Amino acid sequence: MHTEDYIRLEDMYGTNTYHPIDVVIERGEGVWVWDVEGKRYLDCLSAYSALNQGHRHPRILQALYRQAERLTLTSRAFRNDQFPLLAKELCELTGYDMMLPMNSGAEAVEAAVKAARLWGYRVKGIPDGQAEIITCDSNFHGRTITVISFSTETLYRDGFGPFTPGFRSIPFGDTGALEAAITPNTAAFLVEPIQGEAGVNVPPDGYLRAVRDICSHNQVLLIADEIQTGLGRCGQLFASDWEGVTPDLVTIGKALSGGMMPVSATVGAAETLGLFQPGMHGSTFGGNPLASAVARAALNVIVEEELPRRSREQGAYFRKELRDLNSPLIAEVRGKGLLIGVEFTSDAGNARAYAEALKERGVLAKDTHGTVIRFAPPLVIEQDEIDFVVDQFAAALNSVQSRLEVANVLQPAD
Ligand code: IF1
Repeated sequence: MHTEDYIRLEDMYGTNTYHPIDVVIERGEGVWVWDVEGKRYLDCLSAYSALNQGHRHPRILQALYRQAERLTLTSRAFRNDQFPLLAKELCELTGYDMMLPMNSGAEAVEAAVKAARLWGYRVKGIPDGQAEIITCDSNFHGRTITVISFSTETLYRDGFGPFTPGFRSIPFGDTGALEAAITPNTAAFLVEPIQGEAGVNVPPDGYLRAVRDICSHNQVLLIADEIQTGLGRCGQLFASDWEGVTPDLVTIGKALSGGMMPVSATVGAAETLGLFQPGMHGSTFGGNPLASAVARAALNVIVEEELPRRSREQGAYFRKELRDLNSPLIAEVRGKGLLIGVEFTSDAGNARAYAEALKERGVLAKDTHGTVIRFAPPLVIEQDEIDFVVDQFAAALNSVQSRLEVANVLQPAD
């Protein structure tokens, strides 16, 4: 079968929830993927940061194979020999007392919401059923009904009401708005250290530090959603580390499995996660031995291959090279580590065109909200591979720029 055959089948039988770049990938290795016609691409999305360790990292793959040959699933009705080791290793790595294992990122966010409400009622003394959680405009935390209940994106909400009550939204990056939104019934503030889907929105320096102080002074839990920004993506183990901030609860997912399978977790102090009693939460696959063995290896790779440092160094190089293009089509290059957003000028046209042009040149990247291209390659990317991406991006910019000049949209470059 060829690319168009696969596309036809997917469009015929798959629910139409995406508008993907039309590349049909059949193999991946490190930063590279190959389509069904054998064409090679450099992956600059990493499955939205689930592939920080690269495609099919050998050590994570080996852990998957070895565990699959022994035991894949027991449910938590019984115990297994992998979950306790993951729980210990994840808590030691993150510095938290406890972890709650789930599968998808949205499930980890839901668990954090439940933990915050439980803490609100049992510890803070909020009247039952009146807990409020503050979230940010333009957030993205997943697709479940409760999580989209606090989304501000109509596309994610329309047609799916009624919604879960108990959430208030404030502008991202605005500490005054946070202070003003807190009431005696506020249990928590849930925030992405950098808003990924919104277009790689980096808050002002000191924002997270100030948020931490406001939450501490008002007995409000700080929940950091590090599902996309964590595990080395932003140049530190967690993006919150850039400001030395320790949230009360942290959600982790995506690269927690090195892109092998859905594995997520919520980590926190005993004061919060210790409130759960048997029967109050659960999941068929949460904490399964296969996921636990894979996650242990995925964390090992992040630490032993120093992926946060690589992300910091390669990200600085990548952003400098993008800025040095000095393209009239680029309004801003922003981000931390290897979570990079290139915002286009208003007359540059839809960012999708650049993603399509990049695909023709062997680079897979994704546009978001029509004005930003996100570059988020696996953290194992080498400098010469970054140079390849920048060269293809420069060529794509030039080809679109000359088309715009011909259409008299852009003044010809001097
Ligand atoms: C889609 C976005 C990214 C996340 C953060 C929780 C979750 C995500 C910060 C939920 C998931 C994914 C979901 C996927 C596309 C992608 C995405 F564009 F949707 F927003 F990365 F930016 N918190 N993000 O980024 O984790 O349940 O998916 O495992 O839904 O289209 P999940």
